Amino acid sequence: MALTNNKNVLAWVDEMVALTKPDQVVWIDGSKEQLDALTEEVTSLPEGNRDKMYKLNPDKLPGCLYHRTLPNDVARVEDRTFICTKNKEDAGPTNNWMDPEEMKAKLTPLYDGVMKGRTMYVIPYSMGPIGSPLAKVGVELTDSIYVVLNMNIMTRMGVDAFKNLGDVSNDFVRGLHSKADVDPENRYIVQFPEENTIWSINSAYGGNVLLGKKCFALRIASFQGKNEGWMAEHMLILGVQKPNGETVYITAAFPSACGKTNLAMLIPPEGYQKDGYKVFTVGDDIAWMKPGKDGRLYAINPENGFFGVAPGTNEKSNPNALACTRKNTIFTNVALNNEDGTVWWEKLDKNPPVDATEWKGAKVNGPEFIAEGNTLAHPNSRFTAPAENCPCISPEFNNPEGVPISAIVFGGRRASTTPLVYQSFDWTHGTYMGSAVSSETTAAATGAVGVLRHDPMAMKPFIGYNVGDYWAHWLEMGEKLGDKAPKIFNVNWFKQDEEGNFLWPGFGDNMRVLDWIIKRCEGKADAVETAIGYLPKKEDLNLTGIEDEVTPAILDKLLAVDTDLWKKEIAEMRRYYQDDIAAKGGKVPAELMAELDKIEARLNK
Ligand code: OXD
Ligand code: MN
Repeated sequence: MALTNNKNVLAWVDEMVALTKPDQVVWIDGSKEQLDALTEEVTSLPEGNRDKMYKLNPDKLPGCLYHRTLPNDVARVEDRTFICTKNKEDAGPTNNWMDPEEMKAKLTPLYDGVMKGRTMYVIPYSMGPIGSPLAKVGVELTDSIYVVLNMNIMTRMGVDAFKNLGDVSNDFVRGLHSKADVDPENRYIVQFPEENTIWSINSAYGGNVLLGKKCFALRIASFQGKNEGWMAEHMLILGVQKPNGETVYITAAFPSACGKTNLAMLIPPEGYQKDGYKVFTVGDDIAWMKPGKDGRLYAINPENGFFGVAPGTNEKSNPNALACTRKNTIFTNVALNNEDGTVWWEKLDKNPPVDATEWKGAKVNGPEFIAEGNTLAHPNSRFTAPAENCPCISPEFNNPEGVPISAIVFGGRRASTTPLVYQSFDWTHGTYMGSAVSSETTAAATGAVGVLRHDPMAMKPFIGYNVGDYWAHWLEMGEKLGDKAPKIFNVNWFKQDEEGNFLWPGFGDNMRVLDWIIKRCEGKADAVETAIGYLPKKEDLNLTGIEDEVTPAILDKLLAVDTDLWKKEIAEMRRYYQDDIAAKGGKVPAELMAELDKIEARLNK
């Protein structure tokens, strides 16, 4: 039975039913009875059915499920992801583009009758707390129970999501997903930003099919934000509670493999804990930010769970993330421990199960399989865990108004050049810093150390429109916020010495850098003015307890600004703006070009 009288929802569902021709249509109300029944159905599928999910040990991992996707379908597919705007220029140089009508003509035959013999699930969901002025409604149509159960964790799913839509509003995002034949040759992840529409076909992997996440909350939402005066960013949100009980909120954007989830769930060093500092997680991946009534920038996490990479997560690296996964969690492409019906992944502990099922489904002897050079879990295997499981979830997580942001932090993995932390001179300079976010490949990953990958604002795969217009929107937001704008910082946890040793301990000790950032926001710390921005005075970084590790000589290296390296950096940014952006149809705002000149002039002084 339809769960809404909204005429636009009903008309669109009818149209998509006529196209995909499912045997039946089930509206997802979000009730426990319905979800339990779907769980029974999907876990009762015969062995070998590719949709099958497994129940895990109810004592050790209560409410947890396990699933494997096809080996050809384990990650986001950027080369098959499209932004379809009427004009090619509106998609810009960082996106694949096709004319919307052409794309629909191409995909319509793939969708025609694709759900024959299947059930279509109609999933209403809210990105953001229901009723929040920052929240948005989505509806996803899918032929996958796995998608329904994951969306239940990642979003506020069910009939309540329709509450504020009314009968006539057209302000909802239409997502159509079919796993079809999971055919990689016909896999498409397509955004139509001008129509609030997403079409995803031939994948069953999270990032491609949980349409609320990257497709809506970043690609479509960034486009909406530009038109409506807000921002959708690939940022974690955390709160640092100070000993006086006040909490300061910070967002941070990093390219992948830079420790975003670890920073979001940071455990402060002992000294800070003793002093009464606490870190709370509001989000680990996405922030929607809008000016509030007081003129400050407020952020919500539009998601309701964490879709985290499992390998590397352990009691030491991120005990909070591990705790998130101990109940009501879905594990995908990790290994099964058949000895006790639990799961295992690389670096969880030093005891891979002897009786294991590896991520592709073969029964193996875990230690032997690893000794032969294999991994038991896929490197991009995931947990889908409810945010409410997080021991350090912020008490403001469901606050419909969001949290006021004091600082925005950018970062990347840089062996040299970029100091541990520095602050921009102003919002425009900070926007430049965001546009310059890049990460170096490591020797382990590519064989070539120091190859720079540009990833502006860590948003390269997620900006749903022209990157030049996106930077212009950042500048406009800065103007609107004026002196209430968050301060902008850049951090680099990955600076190395000549031998390739990391100079900074990272993890919980990153709290020391957050501490300086907060003091700067509050006007309680001075700074050294350099050509690239404000750096900490050495005595202002609290190194109590790590003096042996971070000696004065190491601190000098961490905070060094090497003029020659920075001249090279600026030359590379000129090349990037020119060759990768402007020459390919992106308008680099004049203000950002001017920042290059300003930094260069300061370096030459
Ligand atoms: C993610 C990603 O899955 O950024 O969050 O790829
Ligand atoms: Mn992400």
